[in-house]
Amino acid sequence: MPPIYQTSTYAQTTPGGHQGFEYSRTHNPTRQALEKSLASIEAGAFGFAFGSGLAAMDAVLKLLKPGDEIISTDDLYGGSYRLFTKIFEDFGLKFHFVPMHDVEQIKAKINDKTKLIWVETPTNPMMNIIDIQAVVELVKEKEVLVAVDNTFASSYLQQPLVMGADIVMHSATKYLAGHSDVVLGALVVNDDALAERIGFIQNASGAVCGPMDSFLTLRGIKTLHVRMQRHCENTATIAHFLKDHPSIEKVYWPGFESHPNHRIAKTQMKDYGGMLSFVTKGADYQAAIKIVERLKLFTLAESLGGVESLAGHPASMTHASIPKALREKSGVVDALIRLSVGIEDVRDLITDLEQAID
Ligand code: P1T
Repeated sequence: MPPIYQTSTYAQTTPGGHQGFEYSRTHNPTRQALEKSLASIEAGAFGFAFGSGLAAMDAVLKLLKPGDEIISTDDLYGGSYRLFTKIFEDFGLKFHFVPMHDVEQIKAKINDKTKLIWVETPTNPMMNIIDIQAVVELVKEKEVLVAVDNTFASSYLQQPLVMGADIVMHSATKYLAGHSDVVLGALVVNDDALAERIGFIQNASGAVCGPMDSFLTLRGIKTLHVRMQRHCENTATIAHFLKDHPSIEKVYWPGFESHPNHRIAKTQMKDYGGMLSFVTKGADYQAAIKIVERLKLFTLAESLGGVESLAGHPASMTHASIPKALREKSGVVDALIRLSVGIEDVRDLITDLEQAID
């Protein structure tokens, strides 16, 4: 097993006389092993590990300069929206938020200042699917980077670099680490010059992860494919159960043929993932709160992608930093519940939902 090099520094025989490691912000053997693994599972050339998913995003945004414009999906993790609007807008970056399942709306915002397109697919928490190849095609002749937040799908279900994206990003806190015991972020790229700039930012800004968390994420990645298969199977069963339930109004899951982006999900992803969201009958807020309070096997908690099932209330938890009007426009109403379906026996999960939903 890769050792956990729990060290901040490395002995030198003479100034500069070292074995490739000087200081752990710059390089650490355990982190380096993880970075190689990240690059490998994303079919990329260079991997970079950070202290969190948001730290990885922060490094991508530091590739840009004041005046540059970014087009982002309008339905995304609340913390990503907060980083864009509450931190980087103050440094002169301009963000356009558009519903990206409609490529025409992206096209309408592209101009000479556009430098980055930020794609999150499937989106958190509305499970919209964005056509990565169509986005790549839109900016093929331009100097615009396409970055894909691959957190919800994981590298097992979709590999954005293979589809032509420039940067893939993960909150490895989720499926990659997989056990709800690590906070960690990742970037993977193919281009040498881009890798050099990201490596420079990683070291110069310093938002790196520690060796123990690198080790845990490496261990998680070994079982990613097995876990994802079960996450997907369980989620499909639960999606159909909820769809047929008289107390549930709507279920958001890309595996349904009726899902507006089902066709793209089917070609772009190996399966439909371990996440779904649903709304109670009549969008009843009190009924939704009752359900999340009653669940026993599903734990009410932020985060996702671990082996144990979680339930979330996006409006008050993960997406509370998005203004209510904007949030509701993309479907994140107060009666929306998000499930991160774990790998438990699906019969136990259904029994839990049955007792929680009136
Ligand atoms: O939490 P962190 O590792 O910094 O990752 C941020 C992040 C980025 N992108 C997506 C799609 C995410 O879902 C997240 C984190 N999301 C949650 C904590 C959540 O419960 O949705």
